[in-house]
Amino acid sequence: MKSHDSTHIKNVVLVGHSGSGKTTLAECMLFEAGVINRRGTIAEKNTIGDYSDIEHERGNSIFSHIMHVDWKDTKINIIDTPGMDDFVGEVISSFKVADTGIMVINAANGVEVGTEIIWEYADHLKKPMLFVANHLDEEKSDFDAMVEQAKDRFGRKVTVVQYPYNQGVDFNAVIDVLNMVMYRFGADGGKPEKLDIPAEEMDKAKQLHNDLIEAIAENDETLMERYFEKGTLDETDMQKGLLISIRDHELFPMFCISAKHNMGSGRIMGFIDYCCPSAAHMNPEKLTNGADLPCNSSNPPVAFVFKTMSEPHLGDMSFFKVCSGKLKVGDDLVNTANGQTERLSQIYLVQGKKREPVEEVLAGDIAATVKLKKTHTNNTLSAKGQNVEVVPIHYPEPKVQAAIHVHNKGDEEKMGMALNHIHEEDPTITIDHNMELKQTIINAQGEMHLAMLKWKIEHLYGIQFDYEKTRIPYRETIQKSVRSDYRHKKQSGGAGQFAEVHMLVEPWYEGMPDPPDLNVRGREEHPLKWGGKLVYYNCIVGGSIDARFLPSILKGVMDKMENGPLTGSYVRDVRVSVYDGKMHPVDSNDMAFKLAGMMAFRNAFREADPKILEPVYDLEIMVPADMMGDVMGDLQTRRGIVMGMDSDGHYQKIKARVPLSELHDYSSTLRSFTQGRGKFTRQFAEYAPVPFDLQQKLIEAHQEELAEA
Ligand SMILES: Nc1nc2c(ncn2[C@@H]2O[C@H](COP(=O)(O)OP(=O)(O)OP(=O)(O)O)[C@@H](O)[C@H]2O)c(=O)[nH]1
Ligand SMILES: [Mg+2]
Repeated sequence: MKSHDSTHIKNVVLVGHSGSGKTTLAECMLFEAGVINRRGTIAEKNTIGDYSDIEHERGNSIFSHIMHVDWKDTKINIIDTPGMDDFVGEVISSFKVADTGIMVINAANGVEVGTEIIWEYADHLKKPMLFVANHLDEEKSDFDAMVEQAKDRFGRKVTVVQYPYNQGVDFNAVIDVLNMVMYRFGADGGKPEKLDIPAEEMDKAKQLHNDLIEAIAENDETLMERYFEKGTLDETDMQKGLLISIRDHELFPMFCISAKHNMGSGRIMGFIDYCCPSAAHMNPEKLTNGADLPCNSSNPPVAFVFKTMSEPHLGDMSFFKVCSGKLKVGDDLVNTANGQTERLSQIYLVQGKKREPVEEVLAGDIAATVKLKKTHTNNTLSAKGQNVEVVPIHYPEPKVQAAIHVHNKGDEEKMGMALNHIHEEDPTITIDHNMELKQTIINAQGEMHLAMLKWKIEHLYGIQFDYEKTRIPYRETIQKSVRSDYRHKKQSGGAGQFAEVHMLVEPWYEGMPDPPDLNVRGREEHPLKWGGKLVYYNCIVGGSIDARFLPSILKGVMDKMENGPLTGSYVRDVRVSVYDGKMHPVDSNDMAFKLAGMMAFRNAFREADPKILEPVYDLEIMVPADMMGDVMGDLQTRRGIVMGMDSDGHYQKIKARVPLSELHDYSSTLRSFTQGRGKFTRQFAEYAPVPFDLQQKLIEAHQEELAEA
């Protein structure tokens, strides 16, 4: 395989709602380009993408898969991504290295939530985007309605280049308003016949042709002038205009296909070759130092690792894009993140699971290597001394959590290593060895994501485990001010112990004024590592306690703050003012004051209307309008508070606050009663008091635990 220079490399990523037909379309593209001589199908589990066992089991893409074709003089790298929201990390990292996104839409279903969510990423990145209407062979397909929805959601830049002549079960022809021809496919699809546009379609085709030319001309003044002069644009101008408007995310052409019947993929590749920017024509990659990194093979080498995957018998495969320069087998590059020198012992071009060794790759291309020592997804490799870093991928916040219970205690260490490895492979999975909750917690994007992780750990690492509910990191605080004193006195044999402490314990809030009736002599603010603060005042008058004992009293208070009086949870947001006490010239010491401080605090806390707080999350839920009732009803059962609603096209955006303890199965519940069309994001909001009955239950449960211990 020859190495392509960056003006002849085009990286495209197939994106879209699950089931829209991306993997099937990729298969058509490989077939049409002559890479394979038989098209695989999802049902037969023999596609070039979706090759892993877990994908065969589920019938969905779970990972992104990299493929490539030669189309005329251009190498088109195709990245097929999973549509399921749980695997959005794969979409985001693929977008990072792609030049053009191809949004596949099921014309029978119209614009779906997955389409919209992915659009948000695409639009944010301002990458060139094509739209592809698929499933046009389905009886229910409604191209015009889909185009209207797409324009409604994604703007008027969505521009029809093709429309179906006869959508539905007999679908076999599209009218192309750029080339002004009709393409008619044979029963097996493939290369279509070129026919004149039927007379009855001519007016519509001409109208859409003019709309297209106008949309092209709009993005370039000279073209606009020429268009006004001549009333049309010649082919060279059209190509130039298309290139500019597509590159600048100003025009999103819409194509028509049936991936199932292999109709239309050749035209898309032709268009990519003709009108989509090459790697060299894209805006340069940004570096963390603010500089631009032009995609130029003559510059020093820089590669960005966008994906890591364990492959049986091979170890970790690192997939990278050459952002600059040329990479050769045997090159030594440095990982900017950790200074590790990595040797490129092999370079592969990948075709799904197949690998083809090559000697070199040039800027713009996508390839893989193996056996990197300390390089993971999101790392940059560059020539020694360059020290540059490509701006890393920003992954979304996790949406679900689960704790891990390993069946065999002896597997725990192995599990730790497996989890680390999995996080390196998939940064949207994060691991929290939570000391407070005494659980290993996995944060992921959804239940499917957790299921995939379980499959991987069981099959690839041979460790059996179950998911458990995560414990909730409750907090305790108080709602009332209380004065308390405690005398600690012990006289058994030798030296005695004596300390007396008087304190005012109050609920603390930001901006709280000093206690008005105490003589404030010192103030310390202690931010707590579990959130909130402890504010500690020295208000001692007349030297009743030596200042040297104040830290011991604080220690006593802190001990209790770490092990709250109600449930043993951390205490937060309390102000303690020590204003009086007594000491003994011989028997007073640090230990005695620590104990007195602790007891005075504990007693005060119990009197001060103590409250258990729970973490509460802000949810943003997107659902089709007709499913609002179900979602709202469900939120009520979860103690959710609706904070606002917004309609967004056919979707409703609901903002709600829901306690974490009510969220453990939210992702799957929402998915099941919206048939996968509802989506949500979540973010920690605050700690809020739990209802009275729950507080009682939690206290009782803690008492039982203490009794059992
Ligand atoms: N009728 C019809 N079915 C199609 C078409 N394209 C794909 N399918 C079928 O739709 C199902 C989903 O297709 P996939 O190619 O797996 O869809 P995908 O977009 O890759 O789905 P995810 O990987 O889950 O995101 C499969 O059963 C395909 O055979 C089409 O044009 N017409
Ligand atoms: Mg797929």
